[in-house]
Amino acid sequence: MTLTLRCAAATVESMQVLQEMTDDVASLARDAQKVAVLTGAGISAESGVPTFREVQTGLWERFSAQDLATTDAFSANPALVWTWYRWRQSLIRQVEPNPGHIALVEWQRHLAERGGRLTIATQNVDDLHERAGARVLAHLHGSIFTHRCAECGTAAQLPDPTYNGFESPPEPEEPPVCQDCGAHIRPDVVWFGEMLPMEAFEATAATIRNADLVIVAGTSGIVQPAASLPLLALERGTPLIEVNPELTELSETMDYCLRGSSGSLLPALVSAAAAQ
Ligand code: BV8
Ligand code: ZN
Repeated sequence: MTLTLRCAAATVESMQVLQEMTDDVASLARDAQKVAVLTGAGISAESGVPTFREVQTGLWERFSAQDLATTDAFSANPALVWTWYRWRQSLIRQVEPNPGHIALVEWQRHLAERGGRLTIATQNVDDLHERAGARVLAHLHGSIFTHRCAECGTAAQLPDPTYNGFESPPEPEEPPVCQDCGAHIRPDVVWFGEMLPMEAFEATAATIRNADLVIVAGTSGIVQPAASLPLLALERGTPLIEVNPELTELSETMDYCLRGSSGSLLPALVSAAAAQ
C-alpha cells in the first residue's frame, strides 16, 4: 500500500488525525510484523526528563544543552559539565517510565508472541525504556549511567550521585580522576563532534531497512546522523509514522504525523495493533 498522505497536508490535531485515519493507521499497526522504533528526548518528557531543546536552569542557565554536550566544554569547565551529567543522572533515577515507554513494551511482547518483532533504537541516554521492561537494540548516543576515563578509556565504577534532580545543585563538583592515568572521568555519552557507536548505528540501520513499519517518536530530527536513519525506510517504501506534538525536520518524509504526545498516542497505536 503506497501511503499518499504526506504530513505537510496532515498537520491536524493528533486524535483527529488518528481517528480520521483509524482504518489506515490501525491496519498498518495491526498488519506490521517487523516494527522499527526510533525514539528521542520527547518520549521521556512526560516522565519529567527535560528535552534537549528546553532552556537549562540553575548552574547551567547560561548554557544550552548543546553547549555543554561537547569535549570542549568538558575540557574548559570539567566541574560544570560533570555536575550537569551527575544531576541529570539523579533526576532520571527520581522519575518513572511513562505510558509511552510502557506501550512500546506491550507492542514488543505482542509481536514476540506471534513470531514478529519490535526493535527500539533510542537517542536518549536515560534507561526509561529498560526500566519499563523493553529490550533496547541501541543507545545511539550512549548512556548517562556508565563512565570512563576521558584519556585512556578505562571504565570507572562510581557510586550513584545523590543530587535532588528537582533542584539545581548549589555548586559544581570536580569529576573523579582515573585510577590508571589520572585524567578526568567522563560520562559514556556521545558528545557533539564525536562518532556514534558504529555497531549501534549499523544495527539500527539494518532493522529500519528490514522493517515493515517505522515509528519515529519524540524526536525533533535535528541531530545527525541519528536523525537520518528513518530515511532508510524510503528505500523500500516502508510506511513511516511520526508521533510528536510538533512539526519536525522529519515530518515531510513521514506518511503519517500523529500530532500529540507519545504518552497518549503510542498506547492508542498499540491497542490498534493488538485488536483482532
Ligand atoms: C558526529 C548525548 C562527526 C549527550 C547527544 C551531519 C552528519 C553528521 C553530523 C552532523 C551533521 N550535521 C551536523 C552535525 C554535527 C552534529 C549535529 O547533529 N548537530 C546538530 C545540532 C545540527 N552531530 C554530531 O556532532 C554527532 N557526531 O557527527 O560526529 C564525526 C564523524 C567522524 C569522526 C568524528 C566525528 C553526535 C551527535 C550526538 C550528540 N549527543 N546526546 C547528552 O545527552 O548530553 S544528542 C542529544 O540531542 C540527545 O541525545 C538527542 O539525541 C538530541 C536531541 O534530539 P531529540 O532527541 O530529538 O530531542 P530534542 O530536544 O531535539 O526534541 C525533542 C522532541 O520531542 C521535539 O520534537 C518535541 O516536540 C518532542 N516532544 C516533546 N514532548 C513530547 C514530544 N514528543 C512526543 N511526546 C511528548 N510528550
Ligand atoms: Zn585513564
